[in-house]
Amino acid sequence: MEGRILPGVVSPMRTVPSHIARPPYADSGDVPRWNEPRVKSPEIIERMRHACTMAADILRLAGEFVKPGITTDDIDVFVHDLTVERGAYPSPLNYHRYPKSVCTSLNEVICHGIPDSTVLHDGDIINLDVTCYVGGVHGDTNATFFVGDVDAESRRLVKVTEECMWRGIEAVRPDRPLSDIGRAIEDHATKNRLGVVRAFIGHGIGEQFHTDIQVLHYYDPRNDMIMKPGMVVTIEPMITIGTWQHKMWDDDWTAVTADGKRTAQFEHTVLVTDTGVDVLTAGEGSVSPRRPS
Ligand code: EYF
Ligand code: CO
Ligand code: CO
Repeated sequence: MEGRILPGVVSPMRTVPSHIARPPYADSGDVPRWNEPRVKSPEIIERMRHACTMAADILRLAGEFVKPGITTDDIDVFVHDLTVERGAYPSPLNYHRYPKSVCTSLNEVICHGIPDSTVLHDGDIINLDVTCYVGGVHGDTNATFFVGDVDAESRRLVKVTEECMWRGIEAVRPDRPLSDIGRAIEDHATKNRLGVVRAFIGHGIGEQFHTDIQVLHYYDPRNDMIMKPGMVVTIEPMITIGTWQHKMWDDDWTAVTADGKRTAQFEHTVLVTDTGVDVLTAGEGSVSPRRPS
């Protein structure tokens, strides 16, 4: 099952009502960067927990909305309207000029798929990536969903990808290097004869959607920053059936597998604690509340 996704027609950018607080890039599409403390205060962490819980709830509802016959633009409208109704700004909208409120990555699309007129078909898999900006902070989570009846190989890909994310989360410990996360993810993918995408990585998050912390999903001893209590990062492995190498569509946003084979992704935003990890996007009713048995 290889490579049949083509770009569709992208509808005009949607607006956000003026009573919703906007991140600094919302109007221009330019993203200012500043030095944000890597270790968050308890007060910021509580605000982040709220943004993360909201993102998790919207992701779950968007997943329930997925069915054959709808378009990825329908999913964008659903996520956009729900986010705004709940008093938040959809973080992807105009981030580096990204034109939509959610990323919808179908089959061989690795990440950053732009919602458009593409129709979902029975047997597809689709990743929805939801980020909310509320209370001056971002919360970021994603999951891969089945569209109707999905073949066994794709189901295995999605199951192992979710397990890879949890292996990475379980490797989060204070006073250990970030490379522990990539090692745990890569080991599990390799044991299952699956590939780990290298070009896109997890990130620090807080008042900015992306901070300077980089979380690799494969082992590299140079990813040697030491995890400290109060740090908040995303873990978002992209796992492939075939090659881990990617190519970009001409839109310069959409990353697909180089061989056209399917790929899946899961993401949580996590807090490093004194004893281990607290998954901020795994509240009640989240799509991936714990490691599957
Ligand atoms: C400049 C974007 C910019 N980037 C990252 C911007 O962390 C994310 N998901 O877990 C994430 C989500 C989005 C994102 C949504 C839009 N962008 C995308 C692609 C290229 C690019 O170049
Ligand atoms: Co995300
Ligand atoms: Co992210």
